[in-house]
Amino acid sequence: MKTQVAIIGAGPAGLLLAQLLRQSGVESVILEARSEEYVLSRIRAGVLEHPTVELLHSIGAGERLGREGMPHDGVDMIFRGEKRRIDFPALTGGKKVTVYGQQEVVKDLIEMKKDFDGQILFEARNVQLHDIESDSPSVSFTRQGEEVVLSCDFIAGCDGFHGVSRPSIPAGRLRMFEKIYPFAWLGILAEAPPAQDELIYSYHENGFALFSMRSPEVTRLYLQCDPEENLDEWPDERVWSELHTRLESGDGFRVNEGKILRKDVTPMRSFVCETMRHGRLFLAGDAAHIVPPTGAKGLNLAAGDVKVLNDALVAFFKGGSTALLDAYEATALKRVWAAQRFSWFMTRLLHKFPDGEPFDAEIQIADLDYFTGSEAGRKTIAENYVGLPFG
Ligand code: RFL
Ligand code: PHB
Repeated sequence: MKTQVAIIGAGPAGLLLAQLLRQSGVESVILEARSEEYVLSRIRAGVLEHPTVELLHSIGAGERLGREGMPHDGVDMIFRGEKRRIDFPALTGGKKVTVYGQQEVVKDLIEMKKDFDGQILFEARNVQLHDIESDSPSVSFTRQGEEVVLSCDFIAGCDGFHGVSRPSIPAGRLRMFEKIYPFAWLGILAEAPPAQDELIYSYHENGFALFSMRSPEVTRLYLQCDPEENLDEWPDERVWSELHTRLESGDGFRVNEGKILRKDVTPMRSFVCETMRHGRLFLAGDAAHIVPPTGAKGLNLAAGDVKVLNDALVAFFKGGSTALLDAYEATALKRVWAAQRFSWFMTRLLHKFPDGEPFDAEIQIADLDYFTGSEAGRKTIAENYVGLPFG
């Protein structure tokens, strides 16, 4: 088999890159370790930044997004029992975010890829990268019992944090940074209409809580918990009781209860692999970086990376220029670190630090008061939340 760009991973990064390339007439094949059903059922991100929404529209993937996506003009923040609103359009010259589940984006992009050329190979096992330092790399894998070799001009490693691409770079060449937080999120998906139409981020003595949604019928909620949390200790009644406590702000808001469809625990980490390129291998999305979800940036960063990578690959295939490929890492990292900073900032602002010093806890309250109480503070949050421009 032969293609121009071998893309590893059918997450948002890989799928979006394939569509961007197709628009410019560049061929790609996606290799995905999991089955299509599995990929479509993964519940993850929910918030699309303004630039991500524009990018999806620009490639023709905005039709259902436009119909079913829920535009949000702001978020509420609660601390010490008081609710304050951040008004995005007023603070950013008219920008907003859209709540639309990551699995819906993935579904739309898989449909598009199938419509155009069908080159997504699900259940590709034992994917291995070869000759990435040469001009003719390849990827080998096993599928339906058959050994296959895919020759290509470039490999896009879009295979997430646990993928095979990053470890294919010689260890001595990897520049990596990591921060692990002493807490995690217990997430639930509930069959209950969202009790208000904007997100609520809450700092509470018992820990952080987040009210979000997936549709007019489904609410998504998160509670700060211990990274080693045992889900058996969280029967539904305890989950609801804790949500009511942490999201209370004296204005009559109360989460609607409903059947809990799913419960999961997400660890919190910040991670950057600055080596986003090695030879003909380019990393994009979670393969190169992880942000704690408090800033709602992960999926959006993946979109930013592949936009920059697409422009560079297209410039190479159309004009033979390597200038943008050579600049990929630096261009992408600028936005990556900006999103890391904001995700770290939101995480630090809104969580209860288990071993925090009393002084730091007071500074945190002063920060919450400043960033939600002054126009300059709110503007900083709004500008980052709706998304900085792609590189
Ligand atoms: P993905 O989505 O992990 O996709 C990688 C794909 O690669 C496949 N793969 C392989 N394929 C072939 N061979 C191998 N050896 C392979 N190894 C792996 C995997 O099966 C998979 O299909 O990475 P991608 O495309 O970079 O996308 C990143 C996003 O998924 C991630 O950043 C977001 O989900 C993060 N995130 C959020 N991001 C936001 O922008 N807004 C949010 O509101 C938001 N909320 C969240 C989140 C992530 C969460 N979790 C569960 C980590 C909330 C949560 C709870
Ligand atoms: C979500 O809806 O899953 C969500 C929303 C905002 C975040 C993280 C996750 O910051």
